[in-house]
Amino acid sequence: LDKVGIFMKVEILKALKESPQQYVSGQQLSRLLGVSRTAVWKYISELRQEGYQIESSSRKGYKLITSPDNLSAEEVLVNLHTSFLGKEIRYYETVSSTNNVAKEAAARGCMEGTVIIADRQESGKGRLGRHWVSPPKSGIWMSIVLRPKILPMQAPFITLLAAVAVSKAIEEIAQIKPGIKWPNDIVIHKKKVCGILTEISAEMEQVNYLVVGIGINVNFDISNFPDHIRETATSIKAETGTYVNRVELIVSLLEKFECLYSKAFDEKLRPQLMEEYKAYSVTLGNRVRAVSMNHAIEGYAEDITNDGELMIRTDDGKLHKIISGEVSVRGMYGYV
Ligand code: BTX
Repeated sequence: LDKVGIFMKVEILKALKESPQQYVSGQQLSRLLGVSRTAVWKYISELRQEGYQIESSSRKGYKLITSPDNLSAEEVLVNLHTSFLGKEIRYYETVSSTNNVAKEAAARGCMEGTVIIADRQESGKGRLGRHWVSPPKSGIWMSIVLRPKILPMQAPFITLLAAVAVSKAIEEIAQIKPGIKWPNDIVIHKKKVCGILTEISAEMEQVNYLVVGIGINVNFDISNFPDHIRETATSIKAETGTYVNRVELIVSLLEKFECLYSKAFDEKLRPQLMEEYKAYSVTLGNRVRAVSMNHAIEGYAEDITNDGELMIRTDDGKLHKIISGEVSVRGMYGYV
């Protein structure tokens, strides 16, 4: 990973973006970065290869014409305003699964807040060994490494906050309000647009690291979905009719997640965070069926506790607490 190169390119892009449609001289850039003009030229040609259209004039310098729609670490970093989340971004064109890459990085001691992004996953993972469809150019496949000082049993709460962050980001960037199907499917018009898979490395009393894997269907056309999910899955573009810039969505998501995560460990703020979660819930107030290891219950989704558990009232009047598992909501994904 060429950290220096990424840093230099981010600084060049910042300088060019500060003077939109104007030339910035090679000398100015070389002074700003403390490197030779030849080195500046080398970074500029790398940026061009990554899809930036940069005009150059031997007298006037460099001018940014357009940025690519490609995902890249530079493009996210230039726009990101966070204090720790995404300060290190590792971008890959193709990986097996960003969660696997993130787990390896975490095990090797990477910084908290490191983010792995890929344009495409060859074996994207869902929960319980399921497969996550992750084709190129149209989705966000991303994993975040966190090292919270919490007990392993508190980890699901962080996943709920990630779901809130995704929902807020979609609402801000795509101007459509998604819903959260408990615990952490994000849906638009009752179809799944995002899934979250959190993996944990822990001992009994402490979490070593969490990897929060987020998959968002951004610009897919419905016809691109494989048959087996065409009825239940959707993309932001399919629902809004407009193309969404993935970099903007990633930036918004990371900023929102950092803000929520920084409040997550203050017990006093929990009720407020859960209210934010509940405001997006499409599970609450509906008839649901929860299936766990070996039994199923059906009833009315009455509440979600401040620890994120789902409270279901069965027809005999009893209240059941669901900690994890699969919950179908009537009217969604074919449950009638
Ligand atoms: P899940 O188990 O809730 O959902 C998986 C199920 O969803 C599949 O069995 C299939 O029916 C359906 N599905 C598969 N692909 C898609 C898709 N693209 N859109 C909608 N529905 C789909 C949810 O698991 C957790 C998914 C996390 C994915 C991210 S991507 C970045 C990170 N890396 C990685 O390998 N996984 C996570």
